[in-house]
Amino acid sequence: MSELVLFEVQDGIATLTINRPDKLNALDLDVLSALHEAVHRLSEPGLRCAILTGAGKAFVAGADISQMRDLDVNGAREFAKRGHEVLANIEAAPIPVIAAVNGYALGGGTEIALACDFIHASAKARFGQPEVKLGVIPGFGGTQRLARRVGIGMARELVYSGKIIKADEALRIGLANAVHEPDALLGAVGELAREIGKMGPFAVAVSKRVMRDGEEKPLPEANALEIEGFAECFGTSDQTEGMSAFLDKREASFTGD
Ligand code: CO8
Repeated sequence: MSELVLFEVQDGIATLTINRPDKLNALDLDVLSALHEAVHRLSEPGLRCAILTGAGKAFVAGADISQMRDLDVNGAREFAKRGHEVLANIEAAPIPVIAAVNGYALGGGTEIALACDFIHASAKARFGQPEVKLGVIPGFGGTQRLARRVGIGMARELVYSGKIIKADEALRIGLANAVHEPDALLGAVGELAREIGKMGPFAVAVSKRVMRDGEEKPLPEANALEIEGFAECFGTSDQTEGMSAFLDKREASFTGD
């Protein structure tokens, strides 16, 4: 396992730390491969929730500009496809993935955070899609996922201007769900992950799947996904246990089956 992305598990919560702090965790092909491997491990049994963060003062300061500068058209297409593949795997992970954005999340950094289920930020976090300053456009989903998160008008403004926004502005526009004091970020996100981890794991996984798959569909089709997901839960021991525990006035003991 590469040291470029650390993978630690405690009490069913996986923490993935992008670990190239001397380059502000810039994404080169090696980091992307390490992230791909780490994201693959989110399917391991027993995990309930994951946290994605960065080592040092940055979350991710973008794709590695020194590696990108000499790409030709085909090379750029392949690099963008590789990034999209990794980010799609984060979205498809069977457990929620929370982005704990501890510092700079620029370009590919904002894009990785957007592929997570939601974002909590340190007061020191900075977000942006500064690619136009480099003569290119976002290539890991920023032109698409950002608009879906904050609305098309705000996304256009951020992408066309390349401007960098602070954590409180990210909160205001709905990019981040919460802002924490820098030292409190991982503790607060860890606590939230553990709360999620106490819920019925099958139900959390189905919630993630139907919310993700429904996002792009017309409402009647999206609601049909919910109906099927709701019904599926009634074939699990988690449903029997969760409802019995409520009626017995005790804590539920879920197995995820
Ligand atoms: N790529 C490569 N190296 C980087 C990057 C990066 N994105 N960001 C920082 N670094 C390196 C610096 O070069 C420096 O290295 P060294 O010490 O060897 O000189 C080290 O990290 C520390 O950085 P700074 O000295 O610049 O630190 P500061 O605190 O002064 O500044 C900033 C921090 C403001 C974050 C600054 O580093 C910066 O502006 N970085 C670039 C941000 C950026 O433009 N990101 C977007 C990149 S484009 C992108 O992400 C597109 C994604 C889709 C790609 C699709 C593929 C086709």
